[in-house]
Amino acid sequence: MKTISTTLLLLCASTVWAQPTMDGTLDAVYGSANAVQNTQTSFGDSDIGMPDFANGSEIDAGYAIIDGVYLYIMLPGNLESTFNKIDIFIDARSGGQHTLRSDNPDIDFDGLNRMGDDGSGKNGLTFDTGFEADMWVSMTCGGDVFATYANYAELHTTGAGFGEYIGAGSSGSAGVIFGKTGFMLALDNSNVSGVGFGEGTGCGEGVTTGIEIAIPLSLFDWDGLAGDITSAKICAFINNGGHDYMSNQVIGGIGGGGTLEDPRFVNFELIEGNQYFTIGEAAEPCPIATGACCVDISCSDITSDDCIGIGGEYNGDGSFCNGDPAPCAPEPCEGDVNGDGVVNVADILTVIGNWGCAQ
Ligand SMILES: [Ca+2]
Ligand SMILES: [Ca+2]
Ligand SMILES: [Ca+2]
Ligand SMILES: [Ca+2]
Repeated sequence: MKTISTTLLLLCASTVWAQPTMDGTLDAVYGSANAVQNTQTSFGDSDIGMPDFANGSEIDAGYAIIDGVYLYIMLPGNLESTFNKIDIFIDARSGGQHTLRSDNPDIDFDGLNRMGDDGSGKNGLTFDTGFEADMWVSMTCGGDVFATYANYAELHTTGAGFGEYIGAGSSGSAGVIFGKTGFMLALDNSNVSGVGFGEGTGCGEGVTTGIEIAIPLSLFDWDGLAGDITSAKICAFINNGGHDYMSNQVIGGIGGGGTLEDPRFVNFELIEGNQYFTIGEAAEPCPIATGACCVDISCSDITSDDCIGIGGEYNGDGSFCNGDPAPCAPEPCEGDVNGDGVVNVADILTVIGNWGCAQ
């Protein structure tokens, strides 16, 4: 009798342990990453190290699991506490939107529709081939007293689904947003590693804190036709406060490159690789680090070996051509008073013309 009750206890305990704790920290039950970031962040590299406020945004990896009732998503990284947005699109059932429409619910100051077609039928955020989003979830954070906020919407094939403000919270396990529909969203902004600032390739491996979300699978079944949901594809990216300026932080990564800008004109079909990840998928290994390589004043973002191969000067891993100051820019000419790039008689005449000037 004792053996049976012990077995039952163990069974119950293992069932409880199989679910992630909602706190913004990676749990063992997520297994290995489904995607790892391969691009440095153009939206700031947070170095504060606090669970709430952050001074940069990045998505370092993507994890997702389904436990039969919930879809759990863990996105290690940071969400800058200036009301930057993380936009998450999920393809988990038949139908949905391959190109985002403009007649979805007016949620978050119409931020969802700001990413969609402008009414011309010629644009709208477009996902990779085969990805037809069924739900949008977005989270943001900031304020003098730190707070998190979340919104979501159904993405029906023909638009006009249901959507609503989910609620507010704060950081860590004590700050989870609990929506009345069963949504749970947690944030831990402590990360100070992962990818650095820039536009070159990077590696998001090893980050264990960030955004953690639980979505009741029943919310995908608005018409009773969803069937059993056993897998899902997830596309997530960092956007600015108005959902109208997309960073280069997309998961799956874009393979190095700058800010993607107006999401309405972003087409992930035209960017190499999958800008989404799938439950159960093994992440691609991190790319070999690149840096700015100067051959005289021409610059390219390549690997150290490739730079040496073309006789260039390598500026170090993580440096990039669009950096400030630009790595390969010529030294300014001393004596170039009028700043036209040459030192000649025009500079002398400028000096003579201003002779005696004193302030
Ligand atoms: Ca957790
Ligand atoms: Ca779908
Ligand atoms: Ca970082
Ligand atoms: Ca793509």
